[in-house]
Amino acid sequence: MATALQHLSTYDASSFIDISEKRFGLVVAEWNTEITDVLSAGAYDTLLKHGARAENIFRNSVPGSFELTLGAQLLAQHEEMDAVICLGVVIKGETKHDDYICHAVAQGLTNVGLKYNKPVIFGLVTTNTLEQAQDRAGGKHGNKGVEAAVAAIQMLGF
Ligand code: RBF
Repeated sequence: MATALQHLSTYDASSFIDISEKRFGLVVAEWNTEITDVLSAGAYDTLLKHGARAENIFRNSVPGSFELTLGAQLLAQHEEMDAVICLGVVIKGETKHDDYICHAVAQGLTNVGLKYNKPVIFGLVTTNTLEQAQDRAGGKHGNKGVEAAVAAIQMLGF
């Protein structure tokens, strides 16, 4: 694929709206926490960098990526929450668990976003190896947590 080596961690912020009054939920899976912590820090720092206030960013952990959907719903249901950013890492194993988890999360987060009519961002890194995940958490393919925060800001300006 032509875009295989590109990433969105460099972006044009000139069109971002003012997010100083926006409230963000971060839902972070605890599996592969050495990676999800980097994603979470990337998302958090990006929100702050573009004007969000620390007291308006609500970080919650869930046990694993499968729980991101319910975590997102529990935050999104609050009217004052403007966007929810979900972060997790699923690494392919010997069984098909990764397929089940990733499909469930993709469908689940789509449903939550549509149900509450607000951005619910899919920041699930799905890879074949740990190294590929590290490449996407501050490595050669950027930081998908940064990109997830950028997507949330962009959607708030939609
Ligand atoms: N959660 C993750 O966030 N990443 C994983 O790579 C991951 N692998 C799993 C593999 C198996 C076989 C199982 C049973 C669970 C895995 N989970 C993983 C946890 C899952 O998202 C969820 O927390 C648990 O299944 C409890 O509902």
